[in-house]
Amino acid sequence: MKEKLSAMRQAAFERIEQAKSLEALNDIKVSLLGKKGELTSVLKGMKDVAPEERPAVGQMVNETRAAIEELLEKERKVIARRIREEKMKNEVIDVTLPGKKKMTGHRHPNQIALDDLERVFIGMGYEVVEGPEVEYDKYNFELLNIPENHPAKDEQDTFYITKDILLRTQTSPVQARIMETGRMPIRILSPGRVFRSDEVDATHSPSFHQVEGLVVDKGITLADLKGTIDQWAKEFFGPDTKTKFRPHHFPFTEPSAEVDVTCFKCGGKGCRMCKGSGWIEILGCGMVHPKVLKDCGIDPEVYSGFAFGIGLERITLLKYEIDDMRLLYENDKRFLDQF
Ligand code: 2NM
Repeated sequence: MKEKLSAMRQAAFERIEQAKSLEALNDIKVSLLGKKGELTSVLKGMKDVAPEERPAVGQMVNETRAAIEELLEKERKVIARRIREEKMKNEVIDVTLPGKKKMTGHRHPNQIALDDLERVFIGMGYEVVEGPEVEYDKYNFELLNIPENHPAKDEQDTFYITKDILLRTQTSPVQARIMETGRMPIRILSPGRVFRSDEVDATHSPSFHQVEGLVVDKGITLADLKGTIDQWAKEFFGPDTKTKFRPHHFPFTEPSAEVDVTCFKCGGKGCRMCKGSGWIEILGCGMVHPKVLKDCGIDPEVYSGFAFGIGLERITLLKYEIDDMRLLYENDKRFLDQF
């Protein structure tokens, strides 16, 4: 028994010292000390040892076990340290290497134009308000004096979800919702995505963006509208910009006008940008129709207001002299990287 134990101990020591990894070491531990391990089977053989020798043999078994455990632990530490050192060596950071450049994103040209535009109106005391893109017919058409038989309501022009629910064709429904709250005065700007059933070409898209403005208060006149638009144009396109109001028709305003600004490229002399006319059409506007005020719960005998609508993409294309609206939606990095 004694010889057997000491031979086992010798063999165990050799195996432990040759172990190269923590896994190998653990396998050795199991094969020696585990439930079916060598030492355990020796213990099971104790019944064959003469009773008077049992205490001495028992002690030897325990000593062997302790010695093996001690060596296993020592070897585990050695291997663990070696692994750690190797890891540290592989993870050395060369602080003299040149840094990696992070690609920084930037705003979309449409967003740049919108931010520029908003800044001017915020400076005049306007609040930016957004609303739902899926709207009720009531807010998108009815409250805005767009009657049942109006061509804008045709299925050819509007995306209907149900008979009464649709993708908004303008951002005016946001303004109808604000008027309906009855909080006065109103001075808001509502930018957002709108939808019309248009074929895609250089100047049309089924989804584009509008920025509409609305002012309602006591004593608001056409002079306020003209002054506001003129001031915005000067701040947005440059101080020498002049504006021209041409009579027009919108169902929700009376009177209504389209506004041209002097060409910011040629200053009004006429060039390719303004197609030789010296003027560029920029927005639609007017005095809010009394019926619209009334239907939205505002007394038109007490209050009056003006509103305007700007096509954001149109402004962006003009600002950057881009000749095709599709470029704004394709997300071609070579295009976007230029802004
Ligand atoms: C335009 C042109 C003229 C407009 C009207 C309203 C509201 F809600 F007050 F009736 N919001 N926006 C308006 C007026 C929009 O876009 C070319």
